[in-house]
Amino acid sequence: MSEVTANTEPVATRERTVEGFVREYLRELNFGQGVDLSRASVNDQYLALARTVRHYLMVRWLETLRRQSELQAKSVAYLSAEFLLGRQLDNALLAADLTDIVEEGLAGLGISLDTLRQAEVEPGLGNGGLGRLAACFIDSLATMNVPSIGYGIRYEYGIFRQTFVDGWQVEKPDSWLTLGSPWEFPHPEMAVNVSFGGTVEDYEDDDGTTRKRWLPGWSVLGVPYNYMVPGYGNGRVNTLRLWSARATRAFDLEIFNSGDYAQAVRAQTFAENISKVLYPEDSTPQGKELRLQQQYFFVACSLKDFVDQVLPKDFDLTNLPDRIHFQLNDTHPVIAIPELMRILVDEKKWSWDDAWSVVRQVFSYTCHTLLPEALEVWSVELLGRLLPRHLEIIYRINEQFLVGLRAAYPDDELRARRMSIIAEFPERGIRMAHLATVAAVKVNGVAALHSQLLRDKVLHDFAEYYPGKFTNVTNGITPRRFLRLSNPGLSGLVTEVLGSEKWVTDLDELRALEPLAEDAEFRRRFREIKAANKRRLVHLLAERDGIVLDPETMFDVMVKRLHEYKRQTLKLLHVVSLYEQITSGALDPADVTPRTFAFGAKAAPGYRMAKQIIGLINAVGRTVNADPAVEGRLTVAFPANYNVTLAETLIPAADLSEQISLAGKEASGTGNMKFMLNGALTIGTDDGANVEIRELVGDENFFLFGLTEPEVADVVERGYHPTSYYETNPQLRHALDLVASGAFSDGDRSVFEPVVSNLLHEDRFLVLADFQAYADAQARVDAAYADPEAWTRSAIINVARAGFFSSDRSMRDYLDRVWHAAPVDPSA
Ligand code: Z15
Repeated sequence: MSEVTANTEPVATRERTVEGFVREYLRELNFGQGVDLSRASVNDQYLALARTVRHYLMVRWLETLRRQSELQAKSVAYLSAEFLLGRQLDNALLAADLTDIVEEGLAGLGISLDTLRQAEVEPGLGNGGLGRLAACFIDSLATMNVPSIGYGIRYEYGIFRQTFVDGWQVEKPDSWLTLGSPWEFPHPEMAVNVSFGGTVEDYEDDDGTTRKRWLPGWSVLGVPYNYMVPGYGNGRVNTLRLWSARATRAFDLEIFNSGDYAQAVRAQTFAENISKVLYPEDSTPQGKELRLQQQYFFVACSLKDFVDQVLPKDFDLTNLPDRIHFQLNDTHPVIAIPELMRILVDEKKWSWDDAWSVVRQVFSYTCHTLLPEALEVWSVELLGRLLPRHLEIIYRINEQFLVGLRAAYPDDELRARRMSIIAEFPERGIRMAHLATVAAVKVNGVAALHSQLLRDKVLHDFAEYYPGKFTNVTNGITPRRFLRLSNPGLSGLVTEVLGSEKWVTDLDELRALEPLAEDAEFRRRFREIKAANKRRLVHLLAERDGIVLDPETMFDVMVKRLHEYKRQTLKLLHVVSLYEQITSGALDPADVTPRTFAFGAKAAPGYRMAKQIIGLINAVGRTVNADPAVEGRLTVAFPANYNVTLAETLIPAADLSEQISLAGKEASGTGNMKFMLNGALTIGTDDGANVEIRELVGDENFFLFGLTEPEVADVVERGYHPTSYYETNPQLRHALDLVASGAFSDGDRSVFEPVVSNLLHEDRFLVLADFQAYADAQARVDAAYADPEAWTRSAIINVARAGFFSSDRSMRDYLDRVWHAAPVDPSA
């Protein structure tokens, strides 16, 4: 018998040559996928490639985990109900520096890398800005060598696939897992138990103290699925751990024993429903029971995982603040606060005060909104039914909080009522933002103006009571995905003129481009890249949607969730107005800058006005695009199913970025940053991060318009009357009248009546008040665009000054201002 020596070291790094890759790839195709090359489908080829690439990252991942448990450095856990990752393949190739080898190796086999790239279905485990921000942040944390872990939910169905039927949105399920999911590592053996419902009872402890005990009614299992989060060019691979719900064995058995097979299967379905589908509401919580189940499910799994698995066995939890900071991405994971109290008080038998003193050192809360309707309030009835022990804990936290509050502000009962974690009206409810603010080390907004408004308005009382707790961290975007990968043309030019790729991890390097704005040859090349990106988009939309566009026109782009406060209707009214002016003879088409007005937007399925607006955009597009009177001048393009993948082609092709929310409503925006980085100029209000963009590029490189936030507050205070704008502005009136006339709905005046009458009689977001200012700003856009040299100069300045918006910078700010953690030395 031959002797085998155990080697516990991970297998050596794969051979980083074209031949080495081809060998690995064919092995994966034959033995992993079980097909030979001649019979492999594109999906087979893609899956085998994904698995081959992840092999190359594996040693780094294992090494990162080993060093992490060795170092025991302070880590960050980013808790988020959404991670909108986008496609993984290209990012993994970039991180592992394998793109060229793979491209060449595949070409030798007669396979196009690009075809395989397109075979990947993106994991759409988020709605919009909030989920994409989480994805950018974990990319930056990995790239910056910060020990960190992302925790979230592995939804079986991500954000719905949007289709249009007669111009109306119809949602289709996003079955992103059906063709295989090569990027995840399930660990069913590491499943954790999560309980719900039941009752709470008092009992006598061994030492005679009375304690509380939760007797849950039912439970489910959370199965962790690990995803690699590779840093760019630093050999680090962090982990994103997403939880999937399974029925517990005990649960099954009990019912099986009772003989009701059908009921047992139904119970399983019930348990597994928890991670079945992403709620498709962005900024408009619906207060659904299943949603609260999702929130507690992933938070309970994550805390248990961290305490029992990530921390060493003998860890003294009084030292928790030295080892971890939990960042709460909006209020969705805020139930983690009472959950950690429950673990420490009920399970570890700590005193309340000891537990509270640790809990208040390990959480921070990021608020992402200013809309009152977006702040989550869970009904006490529901929360008490689902999580009775947590409700008690929240009540006790509140009691203690109110004692301190009343001591600080005696005789100010109104203030106590405003600030209480428990709301009394319209029903008794738990204000999750208040709970988060009371427990958090820091509370941050996501752009300078937003943080200011949080302090001055939304959470004003708290900012007074807890001076020093409030801070700002302006959002950012990852330059890896949103420039290096999505815009190879501009990336190549930047690398060439800067002499290295250092900018990919130090985006402030782009500043060195600025003098080149004065260089005619550089401008010519910059323009040629934009033109090529426009042709690339035109080609994609022709194939993807059968949309025919002229790449010689100005590309004016508004892509984001459909929400009234974002004001897609403002841009649409501008299109309608131009159309009306041309067709009525008021405007000579020869004087109109040829433009493509592009929209991309999903509406929450239950948001009726948003769906109406989608119908109207498509209806206007159908009419305008078919009318020879405006041919070559006005084109509307509304590709369905805007997502990360489409953004990656759309944004680099844009000339004009539309960021036109009502001032004081958009917390930050992150699309605005992506457009800037890719050389689009912005037409925008003084809102969110637009404020910081404009400060950086200057008024001469930004098309500002509209009421400011204080002016909005003033108008609203005095009583806003949209009809007065309709009556006094003929162009606005003609545009609205045209919609109302049925011109875009085959003469049927009833179809878009709700949109028109809402604008005329309610107009919560002051579209009519800002219409003329917007139209004037668009006239300035036209004038500027007529001078390509000046336009290009501005575009280059936008790119050169976009460094601030790297999510690497955001992470540095969180490390310094919130987490008090630091990157680890990669060589240590
Ligand atoms: C969401 O995508 C955002 C805020 C929310 O409250 C919810 Cl529930 C979802 C967005 C903001 O609207 C946007 O302004 C911001 O840039 C983004 O979060 C990331 O902070």
